Amino acid sequence: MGKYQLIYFNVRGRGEAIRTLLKDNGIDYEEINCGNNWQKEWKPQMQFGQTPALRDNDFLLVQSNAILRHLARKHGLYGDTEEEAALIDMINDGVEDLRSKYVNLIYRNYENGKDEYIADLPNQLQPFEKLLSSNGADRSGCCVGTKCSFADYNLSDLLDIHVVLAPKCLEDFPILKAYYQQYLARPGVLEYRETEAFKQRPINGNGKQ
Ligand code: 0HH
Repeated sequence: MGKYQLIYFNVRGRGEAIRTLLKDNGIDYEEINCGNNWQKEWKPQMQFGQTPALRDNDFLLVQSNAILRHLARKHGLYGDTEEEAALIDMINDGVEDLRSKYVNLIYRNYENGKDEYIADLPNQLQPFEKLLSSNGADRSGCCVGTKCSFADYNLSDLLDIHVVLAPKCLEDFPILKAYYQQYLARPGVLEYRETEAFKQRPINGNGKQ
């Protein structure tokens, strides 16, 4: 098997959960920055005209959640039973719902919408707190079962960007806060976050965060 290639802009954005999954699981990959010649070279190659994209030998896959799921199937990050896989999907879809709201705020409504977004954030985080409280996720760092899955990288990245947007947003959510701290303490995550590539990569493409 050849090395994976992750084709994306030099932002965390929708690439960061994928990057962290790859790094934390010791999966070798090459990063390709499509920002230099996006319109002419890269965009026409992409099935929906967008990235991130993952090249897996001859297979080019786009859509960030499809990429996470593909990697999860191949590398044992999709639970141990069908029920666990379904719950992982459910949580990941919840992550996608909030991420879409976040993207809308950042790229379309930051100045006018930030205060209202932050005021409503507890309502958005509460379902995750409740879901995670049932299986010791605050101790294991895994949102379903006792083995981590792709949804953990996506949810943890979602928490990570919200802590930047609203630094106190986890204060009233002890399970989520402990879960997020477990993620930050994972050796592979810690090591990755110490790299200059991580530290210098902006969260979003327009400088807002
Ligand atoms: N549903 C898709 C997914 O989940 C959505 C992908 C998407 O929105 O994968 N892709 C955007 C890039 S994410 C895209 O391809 C936003 C990052 C913008 C970075 C801009 C450049 C920053 C340079 C430092 N957009 C390009 C396009 O639509 O033409």
